[in-house]
Amino acid sequence: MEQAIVEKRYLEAREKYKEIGVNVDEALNKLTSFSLSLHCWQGDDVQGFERNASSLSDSGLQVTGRYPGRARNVQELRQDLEKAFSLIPGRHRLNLHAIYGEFNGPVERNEYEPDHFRGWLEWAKAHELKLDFNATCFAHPKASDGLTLSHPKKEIRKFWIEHVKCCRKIAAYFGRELKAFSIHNLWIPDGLKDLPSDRWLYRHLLYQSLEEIFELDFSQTQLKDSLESKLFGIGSEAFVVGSHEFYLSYAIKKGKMVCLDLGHFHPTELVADKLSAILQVSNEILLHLSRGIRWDSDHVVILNEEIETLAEEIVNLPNPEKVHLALDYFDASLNRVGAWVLGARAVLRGLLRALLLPWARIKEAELQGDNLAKLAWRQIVKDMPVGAIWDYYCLKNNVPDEKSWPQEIKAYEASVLRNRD
Ligand code: RNT
Ligand code: ZN
Repeated sequence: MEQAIVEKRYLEAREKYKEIGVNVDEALNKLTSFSLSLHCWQGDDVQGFERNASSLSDSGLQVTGRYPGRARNVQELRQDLEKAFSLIPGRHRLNLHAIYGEFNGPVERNEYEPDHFRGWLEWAKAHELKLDFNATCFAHPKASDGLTLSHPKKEIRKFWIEHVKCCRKIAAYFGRELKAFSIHNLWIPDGLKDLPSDRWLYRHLLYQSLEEIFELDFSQTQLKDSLESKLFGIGSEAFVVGSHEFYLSYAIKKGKMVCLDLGHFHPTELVADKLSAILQVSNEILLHLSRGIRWDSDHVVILNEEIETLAEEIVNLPNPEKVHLALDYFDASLNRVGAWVLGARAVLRGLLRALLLPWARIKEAELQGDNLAKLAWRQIVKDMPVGAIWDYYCLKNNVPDEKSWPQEIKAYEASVLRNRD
């Protein structure tokens, strides 16, 4: 869209918001302070760069689809990420999984070192990005029975404990070098397909493994630890060792944070509702922004009611910066670069929408017991021109407006992605 049109629509929209008591410039200022951590694994269907990786599905993760153009190496993945970042307004982060190191030959997971990630660090510095990190406790022969840190065999547990220890060191190295904390998130696939006979044992083993992993303390300015629960997975339908209650209790006791993945709860359970509950006690929370559909917890994020409600909760917290936002989905049935952009823009649009709600009026109505007005305000805002504000925000951030970015993805597909197969 032409710049002059975007600006004209913005000015008109700003007036309309003023009429309902909303300060648009303040909202846009706040929006700038949110950063999203983009997950590298959407770019190549969670394959990573180990030569002999084994099947993802052993750990209950599934990537379906055969869309052409998957990134096949680190150069292609970086090129795709650069494209995606260029279409997302604001300053964001990159979230790496351990299997994305530059290994130059076989390296076991319990031998991963910061040096394998020096290339990413330099790339992040060049693009002014902060980095987050994840241990990869799946797609490996030692995880083929779906158990890692809670495995009844000591030597298997030891291997994964060593891996996670290496990963925390790598995250701390990022934090030190970039002078900004790096979040290390731990998700493990551990669970059982059918009736467990000793739930206590597995959870006890996981507890002990975590104790060993966290023996080494790092400054929170370098490394923040988070623990991600799940409700069920394919192959862990009957029992998941790292359940929400398990990690929540552990995190509170140890001063760690939990990671709430939107796809890891019961379908009618709202993660949005959990923030103000957990943050009364816990200091911070990591969110995995995802979209669950039936058995799959990892569909591409779109701007739906769940994201809207979540964004409303976040912007209304006294300290929204205590909620760290990370994307987490994998879909191989559509343009993968576009999937990053779509999800990231959906979350930012959700936040903008939430920042532009006439909270003063809504809250006043609620406190006065005017329940009708409270609901009516929410209906009124459905007609407000939030899109005009968003397009202006994109313009100011030198990224295409909402109708234009998909064309850029198409052009990138034609000139770059289609040459890969
Ligand atoms: C799996 C978890 C986890 C993974 C990534 C790849 O159910 O959501 O966060 O998606 O580690
Ligand atoms: Zn997740």
